[in-house]
Amino acid sequence: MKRAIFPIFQDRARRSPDAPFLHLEDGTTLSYRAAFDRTGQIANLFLARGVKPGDRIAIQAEKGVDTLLTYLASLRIGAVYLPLNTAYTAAEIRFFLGDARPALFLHRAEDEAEMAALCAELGVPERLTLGADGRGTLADGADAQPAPADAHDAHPDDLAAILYTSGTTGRSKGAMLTHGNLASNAATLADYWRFTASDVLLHALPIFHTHGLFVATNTTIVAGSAIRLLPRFDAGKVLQALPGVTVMMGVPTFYTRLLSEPAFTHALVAHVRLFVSGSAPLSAETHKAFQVRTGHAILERYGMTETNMNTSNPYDGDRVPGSVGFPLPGIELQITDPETGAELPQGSVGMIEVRGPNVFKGYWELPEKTREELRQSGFFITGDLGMVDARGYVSIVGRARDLIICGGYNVYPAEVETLLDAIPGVAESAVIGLPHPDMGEGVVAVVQAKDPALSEGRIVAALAGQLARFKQPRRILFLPELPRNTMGKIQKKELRERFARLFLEEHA
Ligand code: MCA
Ligand code: AMP
Repeated sequence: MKRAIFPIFQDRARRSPDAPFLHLEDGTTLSYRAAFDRTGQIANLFLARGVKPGDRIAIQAEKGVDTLLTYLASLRIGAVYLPLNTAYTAAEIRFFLGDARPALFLHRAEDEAEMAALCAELGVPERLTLGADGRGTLADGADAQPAPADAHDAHPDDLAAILYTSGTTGRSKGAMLTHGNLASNAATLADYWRFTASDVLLHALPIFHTHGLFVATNTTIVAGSAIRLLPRFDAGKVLQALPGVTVMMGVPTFYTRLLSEPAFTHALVAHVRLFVSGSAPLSAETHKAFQVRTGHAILERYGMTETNMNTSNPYDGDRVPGSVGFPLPGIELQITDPETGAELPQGSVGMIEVRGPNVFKGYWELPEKTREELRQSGFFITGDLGMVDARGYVSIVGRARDLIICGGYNVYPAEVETLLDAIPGVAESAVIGLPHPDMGEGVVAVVQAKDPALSEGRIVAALAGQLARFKQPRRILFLPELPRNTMGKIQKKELRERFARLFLEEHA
């Protein structure tokens, strides 16, 4: 078995050059050979800009063909790919560039002035631009390069990517993923989900996260399947594309939004063989409604940035609503006591820990954090609470860390609270996730003010330039006093219960 994604992609391009890799919105198709050649041009451009194996290539750009191919080009030259959410503000980008010290930053053409200044200040040596229309110095530079390019012979333990994931302290941590992590998980998923060269995957996910970048893309490459690439999730465009695909992957919001479309029918998806959901809990209610409407049981799986995919419901057999299925082949899962770390008997609720070739190498330049979460035995402490039933199905029943998942994006309350508490007039704040009919959870800030004139508008304005839109609270509630326990700790549970129906009533 190949131990890295790029050599597999290269093999595909050699053995089935004309096989479709990307079906695009304008009706054109890029074959494996054409995509491979483009990665050669981009790789040559990166090399010409001085990028060496192990160097980081950071990217914040809209989804598109060249955006996706920069990932493969980065693997090709042994660089470390560092994709960043397109919603991040310059203030957030500053942290990532300073922390990861990339050799090259690829950013949106329209951010030229701001990013040029930031890179000059932080000493990022090289920049390229990539606009939403695909134009910019990346395309111009790559067009001028030859397609033949060498491929760096990556060792499975070499870094392939760093994906930042926020922490409960509010400080983002770069999860270091190796070529071996990516290749092993993709091979397992392609097999488990029965991907073949005749599959076409509907791809409406962003490509700066594990789900859209690795689960969707790597699995496709390993099986030699094709991707129907959409720039983002747009229900109308997804409905149009569905008759031409065989598999769809999405976060639960994709599926609840499709169910609210009358045109989403059994007949429309007659050709689809598999719907996969993950990144956030899929409610049993959505699972059942989907089955009634389409005849399909959505296959729910569970993963993390640090581990790729850990568990999956079976391809054949019961796909149990509310469960994330079985540990994937080659991956061990244990439930432990969150306090002592001792393994608990089957049926108990405790900390989910996982071990296998999928588990990352550690956090970028944070050896202590790595030691706290990655045991010497190789088990990674996920921070998710769960249980395994008598048949071996895993369920996630809660989270040990304070985390909100909104439309599949993670928001760490600590990060938002730190900014809120720094606003003049705020005494203290608590950021909580409340049930939201579209996004699963919605972000809400509960603020205790020390200045009676403090308004919602002033808070919103103070956060605007600092935080990505998806992390900003959708509602700001004021309380004269935040509820506390005898130790003085804010009781978020009480707040969540008190305001539980806030978004549900708005959308009723
Ligand atoms: C957009 N907005 C959001 C979100 N997305 N706010 C909160 N949470 C979000 N997820 C903001 C927009 O900036 C906009 O702000 C407003 O919400 C309304 O946007 P709307 O048009 O409704 O949203 P959208 O553009 O349609 O996006 C919703 C979405 C998108 C399609 C659900 O967020 C999405 O594609 N999510 C997928 C995330 C994902 O791939 N996660 C995988 C992580 P305003 O109008 O007010 O300016 S990987 C992972 O978790 C692990 C490893 C795993 O297991 O997969
Ligand atoms: P991330 O930090 O983006 O890697 O998010 C990973 C987290 O998403 C996990 O630790 C879980 O809390 C959550 N998650 C992923 N898939 C599922 C799922 N199918 N059900 C419930 N939670 C999930």
